[in-house]
Amino acid sequence: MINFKTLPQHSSSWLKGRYTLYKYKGFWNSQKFHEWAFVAHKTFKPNPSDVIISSCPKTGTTWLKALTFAIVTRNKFDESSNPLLTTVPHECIPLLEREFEQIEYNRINNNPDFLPFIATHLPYNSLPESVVSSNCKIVYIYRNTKDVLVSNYQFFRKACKVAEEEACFEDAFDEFCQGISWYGPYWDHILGYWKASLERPQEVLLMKYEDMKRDARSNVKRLAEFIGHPFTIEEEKEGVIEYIVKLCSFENLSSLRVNKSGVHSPVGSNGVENQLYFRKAEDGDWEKYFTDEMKEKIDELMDQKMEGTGLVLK
Ligand code: PAP
Repeated sequence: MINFKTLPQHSSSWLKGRYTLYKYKGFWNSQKFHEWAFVAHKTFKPNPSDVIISSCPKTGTTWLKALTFAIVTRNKFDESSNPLLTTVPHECIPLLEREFEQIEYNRINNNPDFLPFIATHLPYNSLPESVVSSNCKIVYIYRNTKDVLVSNYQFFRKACKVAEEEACFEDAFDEFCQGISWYGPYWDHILGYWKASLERPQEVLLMKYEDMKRDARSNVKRLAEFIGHPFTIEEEKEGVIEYIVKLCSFENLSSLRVNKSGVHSPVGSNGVENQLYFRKAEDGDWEKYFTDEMKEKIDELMDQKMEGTGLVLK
């Protein structure tokens, strides 16, 4: 097992020390999540037909899970029976490192409701070797750094029950710029998948949150094709894509009772209120938080990290 005493560790001052991250194998995470990832890494054996839904936290995971689930189950449920209406998207597609045992249990028992779609926040280089060698398809979502930083700040502040006036945003900003964030450094997370998508375009698809917001329809079509569930011409004519876009929209999902007042309690978790996964979903909310100096600093940092990679990310 991992000896946490020997690892670099960091307790966030803006979270009043209520959350400690450890750096292990190049990325930061809580002790529990590192331990779970360690087990999954050693034992997980995917089927080549599995699809991995990957992301760094706060980049659009909930949305991508909802869309994937809606695409794959579109002929299974009608407008009133879709589980997305009564279940938070995180329960529709489990997280490999946390729900590993449940995934294995469902697989062994041939659970007919179990879909071969598995989510992870693990960086590409920390994926179980079996995922890469089995040529599973991987869909990765990423988002502009500044909105991720704000989303991260608000999520953890609320999850750790620290009032906004007491959670210093400047401290959260400095920490993020040092690479210290859940599954961070953020730039390393993106670059790992970016490089993989260049080397293995048939297996790794990158989707950008802002592009999806601008043009959800064509991105949903692209996603469906990539995961092997393309829309037929009839479906397109019938407006199935538009239906899925609407079903999974922030406006729709965030207005559902389950996502307003439900609690997501996967194995080993104390429970997270579903509403924490749905905040504003705005492109550019960061402008309300960043000073000019902060904007300049993070843009420079990202330019420096992205230099020579071909990826532009602010
Ligand atoms: P997670 O890593 O905890 O699962 P994730 O879903 O990746 O979080 O990111 C949450 C962000 O996606 C939130 O952004 P915000 O803080 O800037 O508001 C959340 O509002 C946004 N989000 C959730 N659902 C949707 C959706 N259906 N469409 C667009 N954005 C969404």
